[in-house]
Amino acid sequence: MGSDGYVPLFETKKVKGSVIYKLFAVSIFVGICLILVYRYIHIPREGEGGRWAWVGLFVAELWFSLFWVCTQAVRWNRVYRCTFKDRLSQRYDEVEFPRVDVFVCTADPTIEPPILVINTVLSVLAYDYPAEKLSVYLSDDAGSNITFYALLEASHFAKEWIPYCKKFRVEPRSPEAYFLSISDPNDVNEAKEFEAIKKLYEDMENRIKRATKIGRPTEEQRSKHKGFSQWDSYSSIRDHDTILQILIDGRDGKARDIEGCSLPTLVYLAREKKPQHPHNFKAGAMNALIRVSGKISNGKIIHNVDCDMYSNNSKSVRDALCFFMDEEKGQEVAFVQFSESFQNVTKNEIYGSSFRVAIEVEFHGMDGNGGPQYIGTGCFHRRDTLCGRKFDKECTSTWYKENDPESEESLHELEAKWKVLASCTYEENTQWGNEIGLKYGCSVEDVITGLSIQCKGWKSVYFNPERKAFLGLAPITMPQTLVQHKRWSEGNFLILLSKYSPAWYALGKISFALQLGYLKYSLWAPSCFAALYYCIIPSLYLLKDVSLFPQYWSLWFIPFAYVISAKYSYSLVEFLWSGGTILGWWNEQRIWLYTRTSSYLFGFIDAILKSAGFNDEAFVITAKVAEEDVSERYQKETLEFGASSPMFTIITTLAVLNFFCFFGLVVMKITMDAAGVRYLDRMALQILLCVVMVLINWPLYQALFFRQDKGKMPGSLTLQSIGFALLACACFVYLQ
Ligand SMILES: *[C@@H]1O[C@H](CO)[C@@H](O)[C@H](O)[C@H]1NC(C)=O
Ligand SMILES: CC(=O)N[C@H]1CO[C@H](CO)[C@@H](O)[C@@H]1O
Repeated sequence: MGSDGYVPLFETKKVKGSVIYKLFAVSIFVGICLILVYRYIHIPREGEGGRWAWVGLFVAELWFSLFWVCTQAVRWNRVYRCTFKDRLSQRYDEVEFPRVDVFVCTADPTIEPPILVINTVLSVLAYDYPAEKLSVYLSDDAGSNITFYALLEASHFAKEWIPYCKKFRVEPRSPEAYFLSISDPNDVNEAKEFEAIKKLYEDMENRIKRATKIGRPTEEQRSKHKGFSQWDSYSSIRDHDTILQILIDGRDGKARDIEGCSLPTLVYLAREKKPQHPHNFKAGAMNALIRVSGKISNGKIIHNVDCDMYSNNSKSVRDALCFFMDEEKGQEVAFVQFSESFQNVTKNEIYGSSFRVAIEVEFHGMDGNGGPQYIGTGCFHRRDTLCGRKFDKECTSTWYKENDPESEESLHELEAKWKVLASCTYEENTQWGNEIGLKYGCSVEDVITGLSIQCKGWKSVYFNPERKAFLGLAPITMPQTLVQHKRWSEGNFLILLSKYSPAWYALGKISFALQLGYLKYSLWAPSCFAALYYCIIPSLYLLKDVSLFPQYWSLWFIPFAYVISAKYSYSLVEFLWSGGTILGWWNEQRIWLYTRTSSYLFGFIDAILKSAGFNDEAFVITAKVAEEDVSERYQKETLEFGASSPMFTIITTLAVLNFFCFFGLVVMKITMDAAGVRYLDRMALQILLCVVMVLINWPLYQALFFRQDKGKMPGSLTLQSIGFALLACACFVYLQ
């Protein structure tokens, strides 16, 4: 407690043992410098073999060094936060709490099935928060009447589900996750109610799944709600009017659940779409929601979650409020980003999709430098910062004096009036998508929006509680994984090239370390070249017997050995510390290789094309459902390839190429027995690199040559990769 009696609502702890870490990092830095010195002073003279290969390695190593410096920026100043929700409830009466508007975005009923969406909706609708102050908005960019139907069902179910959750303190409050996590309760009364609510849920689930299967709700279902009439003029996903329906109007506390308690507001919105108007993907949907919700509930806090990410903790809103409502430090907080976790990762995470190290380490580092990025889900914003407000020390927030959006008109008239806000022409000649709301023109609209908020003087906060607050679905096939990485690398690289570049625009507006942190992500895409170079050229030069690394007995070998072993042991320790397994780490290295050599390359090319004005944007959503056999292989941790893809051509060719180089090496060593040992000495690091490449690609060789299931590499790719690899080796050996 401070001298004036102030007790903070949250606490920030610096990470322990950081001095040791910093010394260690400095030692690696010295090693890296020595490597660069070695490269520089040993450049082969004109005419000597491998001169250009050497220069190329020098450039690649310079790049890796730069990247390494950026990765230090997100490790140097880590902070960890904790909240005191009990103090919050002691200090503030619930009537003083701000209104909170929750946005859930969905875009495609086949990729994101309605039953998944409403589970997320129900989990946030059942937040432990005063109902009159909570509103949930579902933005359905497909304008699907099945999703609408599902939400309608959910609005009925909520009347039983919310009181049940309160009565038995249910956690988590996504019904599906709850029923999966719990066995029958012991108490007789509770068991009875449990069975009843479970039956209710299952009946609803069946109705929704049936409607999903036949592609529309039945005549009878449609006749039960007049809202379906809004589909009369609907022609397609890309061509329809605004559909706005307030399914539960909880604003005046009159909507009641079966126990007679008030219910939160629930709104369905499908903004207008016309083929001739760009709709700007998720950013466009969010902006329409910001405007419409501004009329309906106008919550001071906006909270958004992806439709596949349910709330695993009903008290998360209160956690977020601890940051915003802290009297001393809350003023400068623009948004609170919660950590994102995944319900669906297997033990050894074959697709590296748990982002363990980013979640447990790197975001904490960003936080220490001024605040994490906004990652588009599991985030709480102040409404006015999303609308472009600059930070101003003098301006204090009053959370509870809100201008009530009051009106005498009937709900139906209001809905009709507010539809205009979601029309496609509304934003013409306005600053929406530019100065106001989420920014357009970038496939990671969230990151660029968060950055511009930070550039206006605001801070953000990263909150990563032990019990994870939001659980999403991770990709479960290789194509999904690579496409997701392509989108991220491309989007982050586009930010670097955009007006809001973390390198130029942010200069002087945010801390230098935070700039470096953003750069770490922005530089993903161009990293592909260094990675490709490193896994092709040294291996090829094995065939020519040209050494590109210091010899085993040379003193220069030491910095190489030190940097490699220190960096990788540290990365392993960090991974294990974040809760991973050794095999998981190894798998992550494989994904590191595949994403850098394929996704990032395509991301780079597309970003360049887009910024030159060539390519139209397409927002690819990653699928959330899987066929049964795909699921089965995923559970067994077998890599899933299946379809053909240009990205696969690259990774398979690289794998086969390295195999040939390795094979060429073994043959050479056997035939030149006497020289073999000397050869090994001279080429130690190069051979190591090649051997690691072969080992890490092992599952890929199986998918290419041995597996018979549907998830193996298509046969055409096997031939292609062998062809390309042979061609590359032959050209290299004979032409040069
Ligand atoms: C989700 O919440 C439950 C409690 O309802 C908890 O046991 C579980 O550990 C949480 N999940 C994660 C990943 O933290
Ligand atoms: C571990 C886990 O949650 N596995 C689930 C992942 O998702 C598939 C469907 O996509 C389920 O079948 C698994 O049970």
